[in-house]
Amino acid sequence: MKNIDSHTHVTGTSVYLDDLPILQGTLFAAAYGSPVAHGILRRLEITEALQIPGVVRILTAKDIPGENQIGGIIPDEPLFADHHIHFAGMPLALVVAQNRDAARTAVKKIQAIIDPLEVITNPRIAQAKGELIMPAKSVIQGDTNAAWPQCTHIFEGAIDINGQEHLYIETQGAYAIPQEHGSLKVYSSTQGPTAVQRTIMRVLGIPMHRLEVVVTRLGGGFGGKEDQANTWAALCALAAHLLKKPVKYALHRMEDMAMTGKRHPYMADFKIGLDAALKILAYEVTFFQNAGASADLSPAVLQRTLFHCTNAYFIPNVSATAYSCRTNLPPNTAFRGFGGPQGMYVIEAAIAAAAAGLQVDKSLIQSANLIRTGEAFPYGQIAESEASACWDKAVALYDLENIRAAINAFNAEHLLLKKGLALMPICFGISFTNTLMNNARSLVHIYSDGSVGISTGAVEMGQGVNTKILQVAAQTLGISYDRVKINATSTYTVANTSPSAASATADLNGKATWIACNALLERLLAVTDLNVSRERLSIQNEIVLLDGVATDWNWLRLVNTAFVQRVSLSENGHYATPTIHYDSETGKGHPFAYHVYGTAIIEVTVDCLRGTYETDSVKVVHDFGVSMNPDIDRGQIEGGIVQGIGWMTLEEVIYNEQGKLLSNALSTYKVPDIYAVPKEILIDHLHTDNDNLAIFRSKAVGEPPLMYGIGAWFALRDAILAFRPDAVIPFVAPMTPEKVLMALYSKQSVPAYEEKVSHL
Ligand code: LUZ
Ligand code: MOS
Repeated sequence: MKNIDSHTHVTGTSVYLDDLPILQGTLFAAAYGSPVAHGILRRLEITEALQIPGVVRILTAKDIPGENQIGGIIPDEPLFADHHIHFAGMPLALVVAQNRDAARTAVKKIQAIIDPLEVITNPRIAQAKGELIMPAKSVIQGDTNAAWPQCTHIFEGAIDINGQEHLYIETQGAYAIPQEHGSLKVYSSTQGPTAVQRTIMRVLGIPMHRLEVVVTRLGGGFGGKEDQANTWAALCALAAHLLKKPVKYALHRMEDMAMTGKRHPYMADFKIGLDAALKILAYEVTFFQNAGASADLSPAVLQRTLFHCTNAYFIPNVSATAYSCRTNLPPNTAFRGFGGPQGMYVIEAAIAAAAAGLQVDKSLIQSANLIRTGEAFPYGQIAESEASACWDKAVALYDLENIRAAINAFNAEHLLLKKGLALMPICFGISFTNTLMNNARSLVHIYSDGSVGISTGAVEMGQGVNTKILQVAAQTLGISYDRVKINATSTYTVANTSPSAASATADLNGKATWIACNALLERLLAVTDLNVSRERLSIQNEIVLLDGVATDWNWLRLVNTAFVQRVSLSENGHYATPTIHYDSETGKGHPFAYHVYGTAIIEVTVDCLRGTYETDSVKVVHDFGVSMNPDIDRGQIEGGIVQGIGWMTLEEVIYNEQGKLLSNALSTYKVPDIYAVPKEILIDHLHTDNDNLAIFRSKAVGEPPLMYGIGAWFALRDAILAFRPDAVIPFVAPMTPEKVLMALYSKQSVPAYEEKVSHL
C-alpha cells in the first residue's frame, strides 16, 4: 500500500502548521534570544522595541502566571531566563505584534545588559569542573580488572563525535487560540502533544483538560520535536492566554538553528582487550556527553548510549561509565538513534584501533565477536537471535570477497582515486528506555455509514505511521482501506500519550488499534443470526465468512444491525508492552521488547588530490521481522542511511568559544544533497518470523538504519589508508573533506585534533 500522504505531498496540499488559515485578530510572536552564552541578566532594554508600529506587547519571565519551568526529566530549564543565562539563544523575551515583520524588527531593537560569565563548550572541561546534569551512570558486566591480564592485546584511544542539526524541513512552531472558559487550543509542530500540554499546564497554571493540543502532521521531527516543541508552544500559549488573542510563531530557519538543541556531541575514552583469537575479552569506556545548558532528554539519551555501547557484539567484561556534562550550548536533545549511534561509533572505533594495531582486517574482529542467541547484553537482557544472521547473509549475498577483490584491483590501478570498504553491523533495542512510556491508546469509531475514524497518540511526521495504522485497522476488520480515516492527533481524543519516538510509534499505536478493532469485531460478529461459534467466523473483503465460505452478512449489514441493536460502535484500545523491566539501581533488566539487527557493506571512493569523496554503495541485509509495508520501510532505511552518512561525514555543527553557533544556516551547515547520497542502495530482508511482540510481527524500522551510516566513516578511513598506509586518522567525526585532506597530507598527525585529544 502506498503512503496515504503521498498524493497530497506531491500536489502540495498536505497541511502543516504554517498552512493553517489565520483567524482574524491573530498576533505574531518572535523570541529575543540571549546574545551571550553565559551570564547574569542585569536589565532588558525594550523601550525602542515597543515603539515599532504593530508591536502589542513584550513578555518576559515576570508575565508567567504559573511556573517559569519547562524541564521534563529534571526541572532545570526556565522558559525565559530571568537572572542566570545558560546559552546563546536562550529566550529572554517574546515580542507579540500584529504581523510577523513587526515582531522580528522589534526583536532586533531589544538590548540585554548582561554580566558575562565564563563559557564552557567542551564536555571534558565541564566534567572536570563538576558541571554535571546528574550523577554519572554506568553499566557493568563481568569484571574488566580481572580480564585485562588475560588479554594478549590492549588498545586505548580517545574519541570526539560532533552533533547534528535535525534540519526538519518544517521549522518549529505553534499557533495558540483562546477558547471559552479559559481553555486553549494549540496547534503545535510536535512529536509529543502530551508533553506540550503538560508544559503549558505548568507555565500557565491551567489544568490539562483545558488544553487541546492538535497535530495534523510534521514536516519532519527526527527527535528535534520530541521535547523542544514545548518551548514555542508554551510561548504562544502564554501570549494567547494573556492577550486573549490567537498567537502564532513559526520559527525562521536561522532562529531554529541557533535556539534549539541538536544531537549530542560526545567525547569518549576507550580501552579494549583481545585474546590471540581476536575475541574481545574486555572493554572499558567513558563517555562525556555534551548535554548543553539543561537536562532536556539528556539522561535518557545517556542511558541508551550505555545500552548500545557494545553494539551487536558480545563482550564478557564491560565497564561503561557516562557523564552528562553541562555546557553553555542550547540543550541537546533527542535525535534519531537517541545516544545509541554515539555509543556504537565508539566501539567501532575501538575495534578499528585494535585491527590497525594487529594488522588484521577490521571485519575479522567484528565477525568474531557478534552476539549469539543466549548471550547477555551488558544490561542483562539476553540476545534472542544471532547478530551473525544478517552479517553472514550480507557477506554471501553481496559477495564480499568479490567486492574486496574489485576494490584492491581498482586501488592498484589508480594513484589518486582510492576506494574504501567497511562493514557495519547494527543492533538496536526497541522500546522507550523509560519503561513507563511504553504504552498507547487508539480510539476507533465505526460510523453508521460503515466508515471508520481512528485517533491515536501517533504523530505523522513523514515516517508513514498513519498508513501503517490504517493498514492495521482495515486488515483487522477485513474492510477496504477507503473506509478508514486517521484523524489528526489531539489531546482531547487520546490522553497521556508518549511522544512519537523511539521507533516504537507504529508498534505501540498499531497494537492499540489492533486491540480496539478486535474488540469491535467481536461485538459486530455477535449480532449475526448465524448462531455458530466465533472461531468459525471471519471477515474478508467486507464479507462475513463461515468456515471460509461467504454468508449473506457483510460489513454494512453488520454495522447497521449493531447500530439498531444499540451496540456500541466505538472502542478505546490500550496497549502496554509486556515483559519489559529495568532496575536502574542494579543496571540490569530486560528494557527492550526486542532488538533490530542488520549489516551494511559500504563502499566509498576518495579523490586523494582534493579530499572529496563519494559513497558508491550501501548494501544492506536488514531484519524487518515481517515488514508491514515494504515501500515505507524501504524509505525509512534509505533516509536513515543518508542521514547517518551526513552525520558521520558532512554535517559539522560549529560553535565558537563564546558558545555562538557559526554553522547557523544552510550556507555554513552542509547536509547530504542528491550528489552525496550513495549511488546505490541495495536492501535485502532477513525474515525473523518468530517475533509476536510488534504489530503483525513487523519490527520497528525508524531509527536503526541511521547507524549503517557509521560505516561510511570507517570506509573513508579505509580509503585514506589505501593511499597512505601511515596516515594518522584521529577518531573525530564527521570526516569532512577537509579532514580527509589533512589525514592524507599532514606531516605526521593532524594538529587541529591534537588539542582535542591532548589529555591523553
Ligand atoms: N525517546 C525517549 C527516545 O524518550 N526514550 C527513548 O528510549 C528513546 N529512544 C529512541 C528515541 N527516542
Ligand atoms: Mo526520537 S530520537 O525517536 O524522537
